Amino acid sequence: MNTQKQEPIKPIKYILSLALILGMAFHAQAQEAEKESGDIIISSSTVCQMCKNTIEKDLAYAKGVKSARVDIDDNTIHVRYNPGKITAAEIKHRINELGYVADDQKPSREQYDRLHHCCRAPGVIEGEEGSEEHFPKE
Ligand SMILES: [Cu+2]
Repeated sequence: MNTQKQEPIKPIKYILSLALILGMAFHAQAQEAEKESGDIIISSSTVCQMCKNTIEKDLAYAKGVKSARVDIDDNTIHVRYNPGKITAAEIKHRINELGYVADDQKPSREQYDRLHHCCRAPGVIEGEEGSEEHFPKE
């Protein structure tokens, strides 16, 4: 006859295992957060300080974008973003909407025409020479 009773879980044991479970959950969450950071470098058609300001300002308001920096000298846009909230394609689309090239995606004629004349780089739209005068680079 089995008279052995199951021992009740002692509170200290319970607390310890709870702490262990919580610890693992936090660890997993921390790893997840790390995964949620993407970095892309997009080649563009920026020509001046005004381009830099336009793009940086617009991306700063985009949901999911953590930081955006335009390097006019090598014509690149450096973006750190949360892939759970915005995709690289959406970021590029946004840059096109401002009138700029984003890697192999070009803006439409309409989008390009909305640019201030000094921000029009040559060759973006076929047959379009762009502007020769650009805002000075600071
Ligand atoms: Cu410009």
